Amino acid sequence: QKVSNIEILLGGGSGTTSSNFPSTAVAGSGKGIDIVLGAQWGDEGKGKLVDILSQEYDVCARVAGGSNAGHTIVVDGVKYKFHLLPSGILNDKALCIVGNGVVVHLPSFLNELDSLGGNGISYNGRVFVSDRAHLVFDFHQAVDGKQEDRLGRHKLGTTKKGIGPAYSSKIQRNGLRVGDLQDYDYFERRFRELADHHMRSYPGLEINVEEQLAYYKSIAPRVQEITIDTIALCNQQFEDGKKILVEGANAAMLDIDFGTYPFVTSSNPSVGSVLTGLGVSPRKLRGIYGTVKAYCTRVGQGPFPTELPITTKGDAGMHLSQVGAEYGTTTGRARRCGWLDIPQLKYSTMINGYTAVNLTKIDVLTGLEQVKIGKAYRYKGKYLSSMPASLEVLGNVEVEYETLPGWTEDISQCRTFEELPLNCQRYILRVQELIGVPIRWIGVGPNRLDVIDRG
Ligand code: 2SA
Ligand code: GDP
Ligand code: MG
Repeated sequence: QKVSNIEILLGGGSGTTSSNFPSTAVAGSGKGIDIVLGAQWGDEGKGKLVDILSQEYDVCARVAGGSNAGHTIVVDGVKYKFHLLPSGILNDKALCIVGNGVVVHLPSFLNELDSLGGNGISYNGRVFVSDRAHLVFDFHQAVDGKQEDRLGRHKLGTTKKGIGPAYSSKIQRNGLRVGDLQDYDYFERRFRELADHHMRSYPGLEINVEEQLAYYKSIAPRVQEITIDTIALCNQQFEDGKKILVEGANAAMLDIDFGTYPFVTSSNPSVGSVLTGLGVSPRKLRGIYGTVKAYCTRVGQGPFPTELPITTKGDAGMHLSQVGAEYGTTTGRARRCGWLDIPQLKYSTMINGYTAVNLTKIDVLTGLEQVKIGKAYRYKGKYLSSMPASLEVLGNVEVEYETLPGWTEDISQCRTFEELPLNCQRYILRVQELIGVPIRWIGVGPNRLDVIDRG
């Protein structure tokens, strides 16, 4: 049986054959900002695609989140982990921008820059941070930990990188911004007020204000060198016909508005953050690439309808966890694992409007006798037609699965769709049909070159 037949067959019904992939999907001619977003609960492999694509772009930007994000890239066997820097940093011609929507812990950011230098990657003159980006202080991180401790068994499972507390300061309008370091007296006054506010709110929280101020005074010149109006820069780059790529951090189901609140992060990792976190008009957006792991993972607490128990060697949950090396890039925590969740993906597709999908880690499914796809949610016997806001409902849905045969062949060297085993092709085409978005990239291993591009 030829799989090309299956493709034609599916294409007839769903309009998702390779022949109608968007022809200008990647850095093509004409202007447009392209975006790589996480379509599930994060760690789908966004960083790897951004690294690959960034070779064709002039600018690579982060727009939301902070050092909670962790993007791992493997090039020639060398593993790079980025938290605040856009993964496009490995393209030595790309300008890297940390947009106004990001919250920046400067000590971590400077460390990340220093480690680049240690690896022989030059970044001078091509890394810029928005003067409007808010700062994460050490005390925000301490408060993150205290809040988690207070919640006890109801904790959210945050990364304790101070993300929620820093965005709280921003929204409360007593936060400090990167640009404030350009006027040290102003910075000092606002810092003292913010530190006082936190010490009053969290009895027992100790902040060595003088030490912190001395630190920020010492780094201010270095920070000023890379602080700019990124809104003006990005828009000018766009007008000049430069190609701009946005690297999403976290993912749709962790979105403060659309995710499984309160088990979410404190930003909008969905497409809206490109507008608010970079200062560009929606009319400038072009390709929206949803990154979908071929199964599903989640780190931190909260409902996960297709979650598998990770119990004994040989069970599917253990297979995904171990073969997929599912451990947090930032915290090292074990990620929870489960089957692909179509209702969740349809929801995230509806919100973000993906123009193409980057399906990653399909190689991790190799060796499983059967592969399942969560196709529909039922609650109290009735099918759900939308993603429930209620965690009580989402936490108790019954998932209806479709089971497909697995494959055993090593696919890590496959570079065309046709080289993949038939059952693997079937799985991919079925996922494509169910989501209704063309699958353009297929990840077959962690290395930069381990990808099939169907574009
Ligand atoms: P936070 O720290 O306030 O943003 O945590 C709130 C929730 O968001 C989840 N979250 C993440 N989920 C997946 N990956 C993330 N980045 C790291 C990685 C995570 C790690 O790349 O592996 O190393 O543990 C990330 N960051 C935040 C978090 O688990 C909470 O559920
Ligand atoms: P991100 O946060 O979405 O950028 O993803 P992470 O970097 O946190 O986690 C994805 C992990 O999967 C990283 O360790 C990547 O090196 C790895 N990875 C990415 N794509 C593939 C793939 O196609 N196959 C395999 N086996 N690993 C991959
Ligand atoms: Mg990650």
